[in-house]
Parts: sequence; C-alpha cells; structure tokens
Amino acid sequence: MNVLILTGAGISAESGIPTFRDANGLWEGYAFEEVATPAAFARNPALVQEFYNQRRRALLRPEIQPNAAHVALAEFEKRLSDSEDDEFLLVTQNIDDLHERAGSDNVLHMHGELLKAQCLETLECYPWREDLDETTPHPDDPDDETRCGMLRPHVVWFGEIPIGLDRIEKAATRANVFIAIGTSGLVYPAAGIVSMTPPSCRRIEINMDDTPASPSFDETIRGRASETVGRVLA
Ligand code: BJW
Repeated sequence: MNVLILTGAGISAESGIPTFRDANGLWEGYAFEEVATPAAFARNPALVQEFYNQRRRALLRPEIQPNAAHVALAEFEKRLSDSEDDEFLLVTQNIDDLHERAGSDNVLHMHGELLKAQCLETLECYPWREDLDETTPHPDDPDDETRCGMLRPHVVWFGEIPIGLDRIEKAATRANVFIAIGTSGLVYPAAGIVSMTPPSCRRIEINMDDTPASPSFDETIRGRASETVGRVLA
C-alpha cells in the first residue's frame, strides 16, 4: 500500500499553534499574507524576522506538544514500515516540528521549517532555535559582524517554489490512499496534490469544515483531527 498524507495548520491547532485563516488571522494588525512574502522581507526585514521570532519562541514553549493526531500518524507509519511493500510519505505544510516530535520519520516540509535558518547567499540551511534579526552573525563566521543580516527563516513565502515538489508528485501518482488533514485547500500547489492522485486512489479529507477542495475527495470526515485521525488510520 502506498500512503500519502498531507497535513496543514488544523492538525497543530489543538497543540496550541494558531491556524492562518481563522476568524482573526492577524498578527499585530498585519494579515499574514503581508508578512509572508519576499517583497515584505525586502521592504521591512525587521518586521518579518520578528513575526517568525515570535512564532519560533511560541513553538518552543514547553506546553506546545504533539497531539493525538500527530501521534496516530507516527504510529501508523511504524506499523507500515514492518512491510517492505508499503510506502509512506507525510507531506506537511506546517513549519512546526510536531510530527518529528511525535516520532514520524518520513516527513517532507513543503513550506519549510521554523527551526532552521537559511543563508541568503549560499542558500545553506542551519538548525536554528534563537531569534533572528539584521545583526545575527552568520553561523559559519560567528565573529564577523560584517556578514550580518544574511540569514532568513527557512520558510516558503508566497511566490516562492515549495520544497520537494518532484518527490510529492511521484508519491501522489503512486498513491493508493491519500489523506489530507486540517488544511483549507486554498494554497497551491499543496491544494492541487489531490488531483495528482490516480482514479484508483482512495482520497480522504479530514477537516472541521468543508473546503473548496472537498469535492475532489471520495470521503470527507468532519471533526477535530485529534479525534478523527486515529480512528481513520486504525
Ligand atoms: C482543523 C482543526 C482541527 C482547524 N482538526 N481541522 C491564484 C490562484 C492560484 C494560486 C495562486 C494565485 N495567486 C497566487 C497563487 C500562488 C500562491 C497561492 O496559492 N495563493 C493562494 C492564497 C491564492 N502559492 C504560492 O505562492 C506558492 N508558490 C507557488 O505557487 O510557486 C509557483 C510554482 C509552484 C509550483 C511549480 C512552479 C511554480 C507558495 C505558497 C507558500 C505558502 N506559505 C505559507 C507560509 C509558510 C511559512 C509560515 O508558516 O509563515 O504556508 S502561507 C500559509 O498557508 C502557510 C500554510 O502552510 C499554508 C496553508 O494553510 P493551511 O495549512 O491550509 O492552514 P489554514 O489556516 O488555511 O487552514 C486550516 C484548516 O484546518 C481549516 O480548513 C480549518 O477548518 C481546519 N482545522 N482546526 C481538523 N482541530
């Protein structure tokens, strides 16, 4: 069995990480679309860095932990890995590390990772848990203050190409089962993955509400991810 999972902000909502498009999707008065673009970073890097600094600090708070849905996915992957014939890929749009903390191994972060920083010059990525700003020294050259401002959060902004698209397309075209969990189906190309799966694939959407992508699925399961994912994967 080839299983492809796509997760979005809804799976981490019950762990205390806010979704993007809820009733008040504002940060300090800014719509997140205003701070999640390369143009915003070019215009006001300090503002954009602070947006991600706050989210990084929040992610590292001890009370933010994987929930039952993250755990159910990790346990399902372990069960599948007992058979050599099975393939499993967990594609997440989330930049948190809750899937890894729950024990998932085969995770592809198509929109990047909050706990990594990227050098603007070399595009090299580094594990990163601290605040970033224009004065952050480069990790390869920590004493050289002249190289300040060369690091950005390792995230995919609007207009940038998501990570791992070839691998995602390959997994989608081979999938027997595709499950999208807690994603609004509004942001492309993630929202188009369901249409890459073959007609024989069983497509399941798990969400609290209907989404624009719902008609593309064979089954739509309504409810909280923490209560539904384990049941679907049992
Ligand atoms: C629960 C729950 C619970 C709540 N249980 N469920 C016009 C038409 C089509 C496309 C475009 C267009 N104009 C521009 C574009 C392209 C653009 C795009 O899609 N824009 C749309 C908004 C219109 N896309 C891009 O720019 C992408 N790049 C691109 O297209 O490159 C060109 C290219 C691609 C491919 C080949 C060649 C060229 C890049 C997109 C990058 C998105 N980046 C962000 C920010 C990442 C960093 C950060 O986190 O700050 O990614 S935006 C933001 O949205 C974030 C998320 O990953 C992404 C998706 O959001 P998600 O996860 O779906 O969250 P929500 O909040 O929207 O929904 C939560 C859902 O959970 C809801 O449905 C709830 O009901 C549910 N839920 N609690 C279960 N407990």
